[in-house]
Formats: sequence, C-alpha cells, structure tokens
Amino acid sequence: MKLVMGAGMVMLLGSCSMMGGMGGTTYTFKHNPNAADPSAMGSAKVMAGSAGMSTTLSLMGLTPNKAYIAHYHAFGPDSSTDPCASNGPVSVGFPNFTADASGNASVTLTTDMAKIMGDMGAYINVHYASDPSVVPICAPVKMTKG
Ligand SMILES: [Cu+2]
Repeated sequence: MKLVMGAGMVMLLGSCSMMGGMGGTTYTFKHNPNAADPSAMGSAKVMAGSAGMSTTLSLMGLTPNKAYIAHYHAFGPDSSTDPCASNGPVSVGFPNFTADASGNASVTLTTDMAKIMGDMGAYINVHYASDPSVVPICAPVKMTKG
C-alpha cells in the first residue's frame, strides 16, 4: 500500500513580512485604557486575495448583541511610535457588525491595497456603533510612523 503525500499542497508559511505571504499576517488587538468591554480581545488576519487585501477580525469579549463598527486608521499626529495613540483619521471602514449572544464577532473587509499601505493602515479600531468615541480595542499594524 502506498501513501500519497503532499499532493502539491505544501506551502511555505511563517516567513511573511508586512501584509504579504501565502499565510497572511495576524495582528493582535490590545485593550485601550478605558473601561469598555474589559474582556474584549481578538485578532486581525490580513491576506492578499484576488479581489484585493482581505482583513478578517475575529473578536471575543464584546458586549453580547451589541452593534460595533471598525476602521483602518492612518498614523495620526499624536504619536510616532504608538499607532493606537496617534489619533489618526479613518482610511477605510469595515462592514458594520453585531456581537453574537456570547460576545463574539467576525467581520471581513476586502479593499485595495493602496488604501491600507504604509501609514494609511497603521491601526485598526473597534468602536461602539452607538458612540464611536468609545473604542474598547485597537490592533497596531504599523508601529513606527513614516
Ligand atoms: Cu475608527
């Protein structure tokens, strides 16, 4: 009996640089210094696809059944080394989404790479849809401005 191995499915993973590579790049959300959704956490996986760059947020610890919005933000003026504290403008928005009854949520944005290249895609914020000034979590993507 012969084992059929691999079948051409072997891919090189693990050596991806920014937003490249077959396996994509995963960024980790961190909690902002506020009291909103204290257990909120998650990740953002960025992959190149035929329709552009896809970014999938996998979130947990949100308020069950609450509506959220998320955006890529550009590096802002308030910091050059902490994108999440830089207060930058929105580059591109994710589709609106709602946490499920367990506080989990997943949402995918597909966009032109040009819209999130370099400082344009410095970080990803998750906001309350009802009050966008409340930002429980932020995923830093580009750590240094410029
Ligand atoms: Cu935002």
